[in-house]
Amino acid sequence: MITIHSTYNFPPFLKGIVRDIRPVWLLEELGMPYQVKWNDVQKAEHKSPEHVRHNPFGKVPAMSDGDFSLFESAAIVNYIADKAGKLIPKAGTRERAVHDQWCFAAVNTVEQPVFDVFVCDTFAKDTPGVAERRANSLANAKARMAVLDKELSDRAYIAGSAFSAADVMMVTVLAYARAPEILADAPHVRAYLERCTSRPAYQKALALQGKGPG
Ligand SMILES: N[C@@H](CCC(=O)N[C@@H](CS)C(=O)NCC(=O)O)C(=O)O
Repeated sequence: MITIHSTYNFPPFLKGIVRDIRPVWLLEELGMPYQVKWNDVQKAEHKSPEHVRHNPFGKVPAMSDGDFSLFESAAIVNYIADKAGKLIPKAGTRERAVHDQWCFAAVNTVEQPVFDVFVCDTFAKDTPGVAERRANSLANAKARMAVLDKELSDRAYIAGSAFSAADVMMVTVLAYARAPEILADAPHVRAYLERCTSRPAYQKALALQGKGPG
């Protein structure tokens, strides 16, 4: 069975932010059996030799499937969808290339500025130069949203007309856009987020996040 290595005991404002929601959401969409290995962040269990066996960076998520381990949320999400043979185009097709393009766009092109605004508003809010840093990241985040808004103006999902694993990646990246300015001029992105986060599988994954073993 697939095990998702997650964390608990983190501050409540990180609910919906911690990246372990990505594989858990997908597993819920697929109705695949899985279990969660909870790591207590207060005890730095995600830095323990046991966890580092699955993710050498000491981060979450990690996944294990029998004796096979994987880290990086996008790689885990694609592995799980491939294993199910659902919510992802067949490997080697153009459709799959486009799907993967949007996964990389999520974690590479969109995540950085959107996440940095979140960091400026939270962890880094009292650091020197934060106002300038935030203004720069906000401008970049809004520029990315303008592109996404155009893309999403004529289709319901990021890689086409059907929900796919690429939406799990894009939506969970867009969840970092807690500063209202980021999405203010992106009505199609807002509608897309609403469409995807209202899915029962997302709501289940969100409810499970950070729950811990208790
Ligand atoms: N690129 C990685 C990022 C993983 C990552 O930064 N995870 C955070 C939680 S969202 C983490 O484990 N932070 C705890 C730490 O670095 O100690 C992925 O997408 O899986």
